[in-house]
Amino acid sequence: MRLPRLTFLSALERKALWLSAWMIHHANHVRPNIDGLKVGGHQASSASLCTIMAALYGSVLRPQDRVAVKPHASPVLHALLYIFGRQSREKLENFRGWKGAQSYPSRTKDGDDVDFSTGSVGLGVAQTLFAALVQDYVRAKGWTEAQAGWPEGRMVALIGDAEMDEGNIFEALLEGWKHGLRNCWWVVDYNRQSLDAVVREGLWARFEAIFRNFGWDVIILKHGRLQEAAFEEPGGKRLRDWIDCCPNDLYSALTFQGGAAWRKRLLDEIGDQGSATRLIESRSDAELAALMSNLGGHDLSVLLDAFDAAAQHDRPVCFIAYTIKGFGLPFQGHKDNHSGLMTPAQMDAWRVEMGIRPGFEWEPLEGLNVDPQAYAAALKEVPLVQEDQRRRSALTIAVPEVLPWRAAPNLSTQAGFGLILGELAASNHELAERVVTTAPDVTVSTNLGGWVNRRRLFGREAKPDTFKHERIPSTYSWEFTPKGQHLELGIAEMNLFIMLSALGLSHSLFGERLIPIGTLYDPFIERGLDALNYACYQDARFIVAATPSGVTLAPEGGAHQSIGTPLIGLKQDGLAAFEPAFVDELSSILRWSFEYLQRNGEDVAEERAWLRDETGGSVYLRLSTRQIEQPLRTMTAELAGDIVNGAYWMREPGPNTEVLIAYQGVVAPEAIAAVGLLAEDRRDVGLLAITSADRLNAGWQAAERARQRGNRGAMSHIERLLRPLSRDCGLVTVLDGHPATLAWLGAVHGHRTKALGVEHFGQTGTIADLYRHHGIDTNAIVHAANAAASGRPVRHLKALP
Ligand SMILES: Cc1ncc(C[n+]2csc(CCOP(=O)(O)OP(=O)(O)O)c2C)c(N)n1
Ligand SMILES: [Mg+2]
Repeated sequence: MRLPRLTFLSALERKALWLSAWMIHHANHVRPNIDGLKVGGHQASSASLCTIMAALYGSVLRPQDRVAVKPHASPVLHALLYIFGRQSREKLENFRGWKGAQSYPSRTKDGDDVDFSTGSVGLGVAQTLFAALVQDYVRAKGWTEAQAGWPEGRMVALIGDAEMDEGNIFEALLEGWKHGLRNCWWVVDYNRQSLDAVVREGLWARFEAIFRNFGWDVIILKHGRLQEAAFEEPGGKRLRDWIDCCPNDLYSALTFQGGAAWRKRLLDEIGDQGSATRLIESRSDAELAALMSNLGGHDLSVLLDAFDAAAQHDRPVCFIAYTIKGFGLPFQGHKDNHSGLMTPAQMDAWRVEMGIRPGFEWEPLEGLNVDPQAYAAALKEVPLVQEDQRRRSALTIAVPEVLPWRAAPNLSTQAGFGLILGELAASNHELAERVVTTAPDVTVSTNLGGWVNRRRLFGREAKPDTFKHERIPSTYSWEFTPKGQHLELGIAEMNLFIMLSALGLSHSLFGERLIPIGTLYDPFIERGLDALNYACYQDARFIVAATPSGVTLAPEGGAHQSIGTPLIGLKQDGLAAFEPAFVDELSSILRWSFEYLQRNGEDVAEERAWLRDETGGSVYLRLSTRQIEQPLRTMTAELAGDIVNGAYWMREPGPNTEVLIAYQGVVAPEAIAAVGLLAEDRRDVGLLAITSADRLNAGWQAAERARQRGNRGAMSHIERLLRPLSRDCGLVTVLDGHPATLAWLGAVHGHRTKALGVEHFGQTGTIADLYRHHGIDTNAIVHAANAAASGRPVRHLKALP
């Protein structure tokens, strides 16, 4: 016997509701609680989405579809995957525990079927939109995988209605409209409750207008079939009008209070001693409560009709599905239910109601009134599980031995970046085909222009450059084509990082490797920081080149000059941060990055290499527009290795070295000049070129942990470099950024350290003015060296300002 679709999905819904609530209850009340902290979990938010998720996961979604699940409905996702046999009971029992199912869906910590990590509301939503754009990009390229019959997927977001307050969603909407978004569904769980309270009246109308404005279809699922049938009864119109006019908070309150309260209120307000009264009185309290909570988002038949109809086309669709927060639970509709948990007594009563015997709480069939064999057969036929593995993978793209550029005596790292990409664009290396660049309206000003001239802009429809067509001279060609390799974005750094996150997961989402490179101005990293963090958290792979940076962009004052970004580079997990001074360093770093971001080694519990390089990751390059004299040298493999590991000797110290200058990035000329001055009075002054404080620090931390675990021979790159220095040697660190970035170097072997850098909002001025003002010029470095070192100081110095 075959189970009818609705019977099957309704069993799935019931089970998902039970298991999600039980999973949270178990974590909070059954499992031993060692810390005395509330474990938490969101029973009400989960209950709100059970019907919608049962319909989608049980019937509508296909293996190629990708979903961002509202973070606090994570238990529903875990429950459904458990029912499908794709999540273990052990993980559910350990929900929110060590190595258990994650509080919020996590691509990296949960399994194969979490498509996007969510948690910071709004980000997952936008990520589905950008993933849809990436899917179009990849398919337009006609690569083998796309031709091999892997069907186009739909990118789906399940969204809390208060989540829609997050601005990044609207930034993404505008961008999606510009790029002709397709294959994207957003389902708003319209329970009219946020964390704190009940939301404003009439929000749905704002949403509807906004989405229609951006070219989306909007489908409002307000009433379930029971309600629709009741509206057809005599007196039904009065009921419908009453529901339509009922304020959200009153509807919520009555839902919480239940059948008797509904009866009293409805009789008071629409009772007419006639048909409306009969409509109400013909129902028991329980039937009346069921009728009033029969909203579109809790009616499988309504949902399926809507999803099935929308599946006939590829236009983006927003479904506004009316739901009840806490649907079916004792605190349904209560405004305080967001973090509410059922008490053990409530849970016990509800368990009985759900037909679950004590000790059988995790049993997949418990409490279901279906034929077990037919149910098992229906589970096997769920479209989503027709592929064992939904995640895809892609081959590694080979990287050229060297990345050349047109050398010049004086260059900035930003110009060098443009030159290297320009050469790559002109080459026919396979890597060049896979590079995709993107920028938030700063393509030209971050030196991507040369790349775009050759590789053109991506557009699903070709569009010629009108200026070129009209024969108006212009340095940059602005031509769109499906073959194009640059995705131009509007000025929204959040969008940049979410786009990089989507591009950087293409190998896993769509089975096609991309090498994404995004550019932006360094200070505006902070504008998109949470999106950058989430991109790293879900292990997207990309390069971000931030330029210009620091106070070195001198005439741009105030907070246009970045101070804290080197610290972001240092702390951001999953992101290797570099700040090269010279273009040959940049070339070595970029070459390494192209390989690094394709690596996929296992994240072993204990570090094997001190930098965990085998796991791969993303890369942040902090660049500058200041032209500096380039060194004339041959790049040996050893030097390139040191550059990538984070530091090398520009001037090697000796056993008698009294002071060492360690600089990072664009202040190289000041550090070199300071060493020249110091060398007049002191022997063996050392000069350490730091290309990555981040990697030096990570290696140092990892090696120390390894030693404490008993691996006594573990030694990191920076420990090895500083080892020859005597205990009395002073250390001066300097960079155009916060001094804390390098100040820790003194702790490596206990050297007295003076850390120079920028701490205050910048002024306008020349580079010399600003370096003097912030104490990172040659004079300040020499002063600091005198203070750090023992022995004879350099005399005839200028006083500090
Ligand atoms: C960026 C961000 N800010 C705040 C939170 C905390 N938070 C989690 S859920 C939530 C309310 C969500 O309400 P809604 O989107 O309506 O979801 P519901 O639980 O009602 O389904 C808040 C404020 C968060 N997770 N992320
Ligand atoms: Mg809500």
